[in-house]
Amino acid sequence: MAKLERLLVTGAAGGLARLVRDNLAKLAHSIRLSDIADPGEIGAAEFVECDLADRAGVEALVKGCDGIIHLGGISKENTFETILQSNIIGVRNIYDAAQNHGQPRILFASSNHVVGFYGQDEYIGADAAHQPDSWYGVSKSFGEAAALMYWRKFGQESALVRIGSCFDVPADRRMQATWLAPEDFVSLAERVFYAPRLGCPVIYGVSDNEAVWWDNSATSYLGWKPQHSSAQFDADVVARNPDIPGKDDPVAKYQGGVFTDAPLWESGAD
Ligand code: 15L
Repeated sequence: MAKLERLLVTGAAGGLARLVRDNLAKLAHSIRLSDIADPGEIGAAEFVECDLADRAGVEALVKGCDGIIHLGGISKENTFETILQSNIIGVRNIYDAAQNHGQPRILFASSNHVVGFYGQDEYIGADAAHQPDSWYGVSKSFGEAAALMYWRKFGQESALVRIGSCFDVPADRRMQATWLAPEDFVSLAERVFYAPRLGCPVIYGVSDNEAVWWDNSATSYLGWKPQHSSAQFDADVVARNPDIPGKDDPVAKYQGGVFTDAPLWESGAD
């Protein structure tokens, strides 16, 4: 399939985007990056400073793009008020703008924290009922639901990618199961934008690791085959994390790990 004309990557200054944005360049003739923070060195890409909660700003941001990788927003737990702005209002703004500008396919960066309260001894698929572990997880759950509504009502295609842990290397024992190699994220994005048919599927963003919690068989039609495994880092992970957590420690009990045990953040003035 032909390259995209212009791919928008939101959240371009964030950790995940910094790992993948250079390699995403091959998907499109041009790349538009956006964030509220300075993205650093971006080579030939275009940068647009944009607050996702600014509806008019998002409208202008999306105009002229035929693919969107929506990484923007808060990427871990925070106060409800903070999450509301970028992860709830921001998602509405992205989807709303997409309807006005030709319905570019959207890769929505959802998260494993939508299903964080499943046990590490459970094996779940795309149809598992949501069990969010934080306001952050709830906001990703909202994003998935909004995307599904736009699909059913208007035919807007999206990939709802429940990303495990996308870092250069897995940092701890839990990430031996949740790790997503940045290269596998890029090959997934390639399939999302180049597959003849997408629809609005849930896809677990995880590499070909030895411990497996998530079943991607419902999206085999996309032809995505992750090429990396956390196993290559096992010795390092064990050396850096010599203590084996007890089975009732949330880090070892639930798929969402420490998110399941963290207190809700104190809200500011409502
Ligand atoms: C996420 O959704 C976060 O964005 C990332 O920072 C990690 O915490 C990751 O999940 C994880 O669960 O390891």
